[in-house]
Amino acid sequence: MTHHRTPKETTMPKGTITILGLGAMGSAVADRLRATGHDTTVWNRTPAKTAPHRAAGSNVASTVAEAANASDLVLVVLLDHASVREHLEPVAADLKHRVVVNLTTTTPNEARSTAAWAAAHGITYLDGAIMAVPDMIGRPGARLLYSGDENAYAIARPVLETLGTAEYEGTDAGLASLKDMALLAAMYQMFGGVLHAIAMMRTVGAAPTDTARDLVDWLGALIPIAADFGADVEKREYAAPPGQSVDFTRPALASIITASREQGISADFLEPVKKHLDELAATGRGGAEWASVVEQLTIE
Ligand code: FVH
Repeated sequence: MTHHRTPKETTMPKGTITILGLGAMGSAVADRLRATGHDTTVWNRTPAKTAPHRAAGSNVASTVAEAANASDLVLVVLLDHASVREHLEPVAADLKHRVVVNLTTTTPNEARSTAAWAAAHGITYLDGAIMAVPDMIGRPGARLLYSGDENAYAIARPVLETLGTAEYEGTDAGLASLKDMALLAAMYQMFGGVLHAIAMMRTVGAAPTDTARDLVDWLGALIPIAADFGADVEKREYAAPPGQSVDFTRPALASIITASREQGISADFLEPVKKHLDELAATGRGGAEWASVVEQLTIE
């Protein structure tokens, strides 16, 4: 659930903004901050990547400690949780009383762990998740999720809003990451299906670009059904509309699996869905809407 809270503090951090990490995303963030008139200080493990940023006007720090001490607001855009902790832990004292916004992709529990570590060191910590690719930063469609210290969000918000739409998910530092992971889970499953369809059609010489066009139309028309699934799961009411029951869907899926194999295409992406539907049918829930499969997903 997204919480839109009233900021307690709206004072913009003074001076430069530090960006740790100048990969594709960190560079896009630094570029955008410069383009919107911010003074920036950058650091990267591989110093060569700082050259274009120096040329474009950023200050370059040669150590993480120097970068941390340069700014009240430190944005972290490293590879993963391990690289974040590896570089932040030695400079905890330098980060004390500063606002750290970690835009690196981590799991919810990793985000919570970093938030607890930061709190123990007097660091004001906000966790972020970027729902955008580097080219989208600062453009319409870029969406960034945040969770953790409310005051950190309030302070950093004017800067964060230059990167894309900013959404505050709540004080639990893991919430932004959790939503990121949930949306990505849906994305990977959907694109797995896209690639499965392309593989099937390629067996008869269909151009992948043609199949892709069909898929854009087909999936685009169907995706609004997600809202109906959401409403049904919320109520836990699974009365099946025509063509949506487990008993209807199981043989349909079995045929798709058979057809895939007959074309020499693995059904590995499809089998787990069929397995869950089989379990529902075996436990007397074949007449229910197939979205009730969601109840099978909780691991006891
Ligand atoms: N790129 C994207 O489309 C996605 C969109 C959604 C969010 N992600 C996440 O953003 C984080 C950074 O991603 P990135 O695209 O900048 O990734 P790279 O271009 O591979 O750059 C990685 C930077 O991290 C540095 N790095 C890696 N390991 C270490 C380490 N052990 N110690 C210090 N720095 C490290 C790397 O430095 P270098 O290789 O240049 O020395 C880059 O600065 C990421 O969490 C995505 O999941 C992006």
